[in-house]
Amino acid sequence: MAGQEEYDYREMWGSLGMDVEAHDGLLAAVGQMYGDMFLTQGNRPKSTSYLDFVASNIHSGRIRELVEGREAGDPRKVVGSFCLYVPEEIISAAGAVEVGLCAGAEWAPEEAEKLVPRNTCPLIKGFMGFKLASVCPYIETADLVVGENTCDGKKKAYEEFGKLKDTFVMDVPHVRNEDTRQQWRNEVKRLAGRIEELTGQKITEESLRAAIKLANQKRLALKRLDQTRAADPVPISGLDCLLTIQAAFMDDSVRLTGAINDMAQECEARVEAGEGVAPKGAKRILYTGTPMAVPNWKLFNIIEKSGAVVVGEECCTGSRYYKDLVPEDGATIDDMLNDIADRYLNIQCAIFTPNDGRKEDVLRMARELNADGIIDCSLQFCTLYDMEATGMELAARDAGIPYMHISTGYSADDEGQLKTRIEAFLEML
Ligand code: BJ8
Repeated sequence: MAGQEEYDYREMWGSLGMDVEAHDGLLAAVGQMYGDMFLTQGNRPKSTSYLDFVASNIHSGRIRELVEGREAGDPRKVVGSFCLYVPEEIISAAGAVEVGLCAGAEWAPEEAEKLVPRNTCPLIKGFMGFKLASVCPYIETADLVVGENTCDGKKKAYEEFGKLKDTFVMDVPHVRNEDTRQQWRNEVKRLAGRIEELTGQKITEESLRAAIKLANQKRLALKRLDQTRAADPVPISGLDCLLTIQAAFMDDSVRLTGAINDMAQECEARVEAGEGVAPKGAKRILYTGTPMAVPNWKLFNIIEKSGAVVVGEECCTGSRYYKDLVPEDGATIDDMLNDIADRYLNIQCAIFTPNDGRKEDVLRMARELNADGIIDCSLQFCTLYDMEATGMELAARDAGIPYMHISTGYSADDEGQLKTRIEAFLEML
């Protein structure tokens, strides 16, 4: 990433049309949280300095790279997305850069509530508020936003968001069968056409094959890191792993993959040496539920500051992002696009019915990562994940794994109450 020295980032943010003063307030609040939550952790792997670097550059150096690349004649367009169903391979094969836009903080809620109901999930309200208050450099840098018909809240919010920003909405099926597989394959091809139109570059066999490989390498690095977390003591915190995935939605893929492999290598050595981020025997939690966008670190911080450690995440900012690869042996562009579509259709989101694969994944991960308990969290007003909590609790109970469900938003108001509940849960493990 470009260095911070002597560069006028405030001018850059202003040139993107952002509200620079409001953005100063956002950066200060996030910086404070980062210091309180991440930098107070003891015995972090040294290679997590990459995460400190990402955190301090996320709105500055990384955006400067994207903006300066354009000024220097790099024709790459920026495509923003909000969901794991948007295939990054297609965006990069057509010569664009994909960035994640989900907002993990409440911002300008009064403005957002003019367009979406008050009882809308905080993730949706967050991205609407970020756009309306002009405080997200990723939204402002994006040439196109790709949305998706997943939950009702997002589906309807894109109708309003699309009036503020050029938005292409993908139709994601909600059941899996041969008809919907074909429909989804067509939808993925429709996206490919739209991105080609945006960049003016045709997807070729070569570019698509390279994009598949690049995304798979990132996933393999994340899987490698993930495997080290089965050890006791666990070599790296859940907070640092969560931020690693969050960074994957924003940073350059090659740099990120190298950094994750460095972290995995150090964690492997720590496992060999019996060195951990928490003492041996610390209670081990598997997280499942709704995604956690930057800077939503609240729950992981409470769990880990209570003496437990998060050893895995079954969610879109976790294993769903990296567990399945796209086959690399597709012979033609059409084969490769179908392989991509099929891989993404298997993401175990609660929009699908039935969605038993999610329960199976949670139980498998709990076994593989030696979890003592499962914490299932849905963002407030997320009916889908709230509904799935019933079946998840039964599945955990049948498997003999202690389980707890939490519903929370982005505000710090319920932190005390959450801490009490989580401590009581850890006590009984
Ligand atoms: S693939 S989980 S990223 S849709 S929390 S906005 S579901 S009301 S984020 Fe998601 Fe894609 Fe599924 Fe993953 Fe709606 Fe629920 Fe809010 Fe949600």
